[in-house]
Amino acid sequence: MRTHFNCTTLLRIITLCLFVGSGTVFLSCSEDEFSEAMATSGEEDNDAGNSEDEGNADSSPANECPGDIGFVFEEANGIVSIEFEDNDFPQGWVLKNDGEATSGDGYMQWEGDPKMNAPGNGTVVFPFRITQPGTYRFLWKSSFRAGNDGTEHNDSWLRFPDADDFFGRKGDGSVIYPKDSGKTPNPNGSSSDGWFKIYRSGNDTTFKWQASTSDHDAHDIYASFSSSGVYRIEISARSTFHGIDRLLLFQEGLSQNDAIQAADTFSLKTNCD
Ligand SMILES: [Ca+2]
Repeated sequence: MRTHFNCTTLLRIITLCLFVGSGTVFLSCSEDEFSEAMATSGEEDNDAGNSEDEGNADSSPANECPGDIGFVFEEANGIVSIEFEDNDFPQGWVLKNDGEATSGDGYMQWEGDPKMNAPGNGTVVFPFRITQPGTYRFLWKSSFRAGNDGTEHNDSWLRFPDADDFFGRKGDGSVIYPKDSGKTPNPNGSSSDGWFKIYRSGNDTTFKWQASTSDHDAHDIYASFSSSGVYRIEISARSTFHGIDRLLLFQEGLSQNDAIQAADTFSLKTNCD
C-alpha cells in the first residue's frame, strides 16, 4: 500500500516537529546551543557550494530506502545520530546493559574471535540518508569492557564503502587514507581493503565519544559526500570486548560538543515500505 508521504516528506515533517518541539525533544540541548549549531550548519551548507535545492533531492534514486536492509537513519540539521544496537547483528556481537551510562537498549560488544588483521567479519551495515552534502566527522561512543588497560579491547573496524572520500585528518591538516583505497599516505598499524582500525584512548572505563586511527599518531575520522542521498557505514569486529553504544556523524562546520549534545537526544530511523 502506498502512503501519502514518501520518506523524504516524512523526514521534513519529523525535522519540523524537532524545531517546533525543541523544548521537549532536545532535552539536553538549550535553544541557544541548538540555534548556534543550526546557524553553523547553514554556513557549512553554503561553504560546500550546494546550490541544489531540496526538491532535486526528492527525485534522486539514491534517496530510496535500501530494501535489502529495511531501514535508513536520517540526518537532521547536519547530524546523523545512531543507537549502535538498533540493528540486526551477526553471531558474536552481544547486547549488554549493565548499568553503564549508555543510551537506548545499552551497547553491543564483540565476543567472537579477535579479527586483528581481518576486517569484514561480523560486519553490520548502517544505511543513512543525508540531505546536506559535504564532509562529516565520525565519532562513536565506546568503552573497553575487559581488564584495566585502555590499549586492549578498544577498537573495531570502520569503512564507508560508497563515500566520495574517507580519510583521517590531524589538527595540522595532514591526511591519511585506508590501505588498499588507492590513496596514500596510509595509517600506522592495521588497515586493509579500505577499512580503518578505529580506536579509543585512555584507561578510564566510561563510555566516551572518541574515534581515532593510526597507531601512536591519532587522526580524527572524516567522510565526504558530494550529493544528497543514502550511504552506508560498515562496522566489523576486531578486538574482543570493545563495547559500542552510539554512532555520530556531523558536518565538520559544527562544533563537536554541540553535535554530541544534539545527538544525545535523538536517533531518527525510517523503516522502508
Ligand atoms: Ca546504545
